[in-house]
Amino acid sequence: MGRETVIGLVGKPSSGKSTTLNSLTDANAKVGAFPFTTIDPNKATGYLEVECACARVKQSDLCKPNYGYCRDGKRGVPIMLLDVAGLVPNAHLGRGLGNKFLNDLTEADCLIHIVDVSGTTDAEGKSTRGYDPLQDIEWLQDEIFRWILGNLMEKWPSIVRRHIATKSSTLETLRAQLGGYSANTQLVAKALSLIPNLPPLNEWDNEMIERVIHSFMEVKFPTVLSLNKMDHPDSDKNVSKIILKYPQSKVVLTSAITEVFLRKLSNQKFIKYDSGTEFVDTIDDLGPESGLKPLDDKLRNRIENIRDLVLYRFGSTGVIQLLKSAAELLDLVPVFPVRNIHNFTGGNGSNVFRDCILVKRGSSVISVAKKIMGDVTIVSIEGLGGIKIGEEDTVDIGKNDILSFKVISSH
Ligand SMILES: Nc1nc2c(ncn2[C@@H]2O[C@H](COP(=O)(O)OP(=O)(O)O)[C@@H](O)[C@H]2O)c(=O)[nH]1
Ligand SMILES: [Mg+2]
Repeated sequence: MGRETVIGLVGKPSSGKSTTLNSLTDANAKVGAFPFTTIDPNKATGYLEVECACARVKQSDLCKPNYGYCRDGKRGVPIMLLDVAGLVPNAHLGRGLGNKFLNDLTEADCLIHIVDVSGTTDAEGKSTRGYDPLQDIEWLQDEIFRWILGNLMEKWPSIVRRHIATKSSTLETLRAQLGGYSANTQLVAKALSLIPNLPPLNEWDNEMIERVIHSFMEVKFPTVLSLNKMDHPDSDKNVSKIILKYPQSKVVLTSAITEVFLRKLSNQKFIKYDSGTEFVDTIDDLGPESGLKPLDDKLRNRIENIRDLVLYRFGSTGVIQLLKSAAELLDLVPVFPVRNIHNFTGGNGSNVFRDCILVKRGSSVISVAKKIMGDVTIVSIEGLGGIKIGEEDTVDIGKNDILSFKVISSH
C-alpha cells in the first residue's frame, strides 16, 4: 500500500481538537477492523463519507466493506487523523511543544484548523470573554511560516553557493531543502508555478523567499477552517467577521461537543440520530415501538435546545462536513478495486466492494494499481462491464473508479 492520506487537526489549546477528534472517530455505526498498522497515540481513524459504488449498481444489500462502513450507499472510508496538539504562539522558537509540534505537522497532507469562534479562550487557551478569533487564524499561519523561514534562512548563503556550484535548477535545490517537510518534487514544482516570472534561486531577495514560502504553504498545508463552538451565543458575529476576511477559505461551522453528545445519547438509545444530518428523533416523535428510552424534562429540554441552536440553524453539527471539505481540498476520489468485475466481489463470497481507497482525481489507473499492490506486473485492467482500460487512463468520480487488475506477482 502507498502512503495513506493524513489529515492534521491543529489549533490552540482548548479550541476543541480532542472533542472534534472524538466526534469523528467514535463512529456510531458498526465499523470494520482498523486498516492502519501504525500505532501512535496522536493518530486516530476517521471516516470520510462518500457515495459508495454499491448504490450505482443497486447492490447495497450485499455491500460489506473490509474497513469502515456502508449504510444505504453512504460509505465511510477510513482516513488517518492526526491530533497536532501543543501549538501556541512562538512555537517556532521552541515554546510549548514547539518544534515537536511543527515536525508532526509535516506528516499531514492537509490541515483542519479548529478555531474557537466563541471568543471565550485567549491565544493560549485560557478562559476569557470577547477574544477575537481572527487573531488565531493569523498567528497560526504565521507560526508555520516563520518556522519554515527560519529553517531556510539559517542555511541560505550555503544553499545558494551550492546551488551555483552544482549548476542545479531552482526546483532541484528547493526540493532538496523542502523535502524535510514531506514535499515531493511535484508538490514543490506546483508551489513554484504559482509565482509568475520567478527569477532563478540565486537572485532571490528576502521578499521573494517569503513569497515562495507562502506559496509552498498553500500547496503543502491546504487548510479547512473549522469554526467550532458555534453553539455559543457569542459565535455569530465572529463567524461573519472571519468569512468576510477570508472569503476564499474553506470554512465549516461546527459544534463538536454537540456531535459527541448526540452520539452518546444515540448509543444509550435515547435518540435516533443520523450523523451529518439535522435529524434527531426521540420516543416522543417515534413512539414506544421505536424501542427508544423515555426522556426526563431536563434531557428533553437539552435536545430541544440542540435542535434550535445547532441542528435547525446550521443543518448539522458540521463535523462530517469537515472531512468532506478536506477531501475536496485534496481532490480525493474513491476507487473500488474488485477481483471480479462482473459481480464486484473480492473473488469469493457474495459481498461486494470489499475495498475502497482514496486517490487524487486525475491519477492514472496504473498509479492506482501501484498504490494498492506495490510493484507488480499488470496483465490487464478492466472497468465496469469488463471493458479494457489503458494504464494511463485517469480516474474521476464515476469514471474508472471500479477497477479489476489482473496481475503477475513479482514475488
Ligand atoms: N460550547 C462548546 N464547547 C466546546 C465545543 N468543542 C469543545 N468544547 C469545549 O472546549 C473545551 C476544550 O476542548 P478540547 O477538545 O479539550 O480542546 P483541545 O485542547 O483543542 O483538545 C472543553 O471544555 C470542551 O468541552 C463546542 O463545539 N462547543
Ligand atoms: Mg486536546
